[in-house]
Amino acid sequence: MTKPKILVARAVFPEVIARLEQYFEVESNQLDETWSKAQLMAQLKDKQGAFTTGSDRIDGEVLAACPSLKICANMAVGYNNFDIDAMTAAGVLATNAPDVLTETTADFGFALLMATARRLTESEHFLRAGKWSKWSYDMFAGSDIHGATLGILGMGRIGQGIARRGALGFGMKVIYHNRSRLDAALEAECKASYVSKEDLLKSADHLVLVLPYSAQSHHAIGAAELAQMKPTATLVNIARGGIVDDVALAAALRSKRIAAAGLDVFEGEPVVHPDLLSLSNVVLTPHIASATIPTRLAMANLAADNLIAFFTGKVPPTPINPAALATK
Ligand code: 8YV
Repeated sequence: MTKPKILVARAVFPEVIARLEQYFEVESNQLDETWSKAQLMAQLKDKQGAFTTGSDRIDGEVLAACPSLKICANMAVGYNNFDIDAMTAAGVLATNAPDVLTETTADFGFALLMATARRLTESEHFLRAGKWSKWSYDMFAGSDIHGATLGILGMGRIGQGIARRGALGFGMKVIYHNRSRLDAALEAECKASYVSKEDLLKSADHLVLVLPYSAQSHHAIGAAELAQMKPTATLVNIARGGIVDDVALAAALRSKRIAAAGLDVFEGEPVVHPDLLSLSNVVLTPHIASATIPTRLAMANLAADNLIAFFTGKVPPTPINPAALATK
């Protein structure tokens, strides 16, 4: 029997490729070349399945060029690189990789928050540059984490992980805003109180963004929102570029409208707005919140599980648009 053909659009663990090869004729981008959309379409046009990452955009144009495609398995929990409506209409199943990255990503959210509030990278750059000649009482004084008010915008699994770390580990008062309120038991477990977005902005000493990107969440934090925050506040974005208006944020950081920001994601990444690069009160990391080897391996294996289940007649574990199965 001929094996279905799949494309692995980015370099991934060799053991995951070997696992996929047991089931599929695999073409993979192990050189990790950066493909244009036209190159992606050319590679994908004769394939039945795709293993994608957040950098691979699957939209109506790609789908029209790839009539054999039946499933795209994303090695990411976020899936704003997929046009889900177009995929459902084309009968292409989309799957993502939730849960396996929750705790690792929450750990990183906290690391970025602490680095930002305590001016870790700024002070390290100072030291490495040979500028440390004497101790002084207010040198790189930052803001406290323990006992402060932690605001969380977006209270899914990762937001809940950050809430637990803040409340249980650091004695923080945790407030959150989300499209829907958590049930009372989960709120109690996370020791988190639901507030309006306005109250969240006004009251948080540290605000962490963990909401999915969509047309509705585009620039959820812009100049108007930044203007409502405390001048001593820190802002952390581990969600998606585009949720924060990066130009407005750079202006707010420059004028000290807020104290500092920690950013793992950017509008137009991997390009980072030059205004952000020139500021010292911002910690910048290259989209690494889920980057530990065990977690990245679990994410890759979950994407592989979805492809294998689909083509062996089983139910894929983490589908996004099961309605697609009825279309083709
Ligand atoms: C990924 C992420 O590393 O899971 C997500 O949504 O943003 C990251 O964990 C990235 O998208 C690669 O696919």
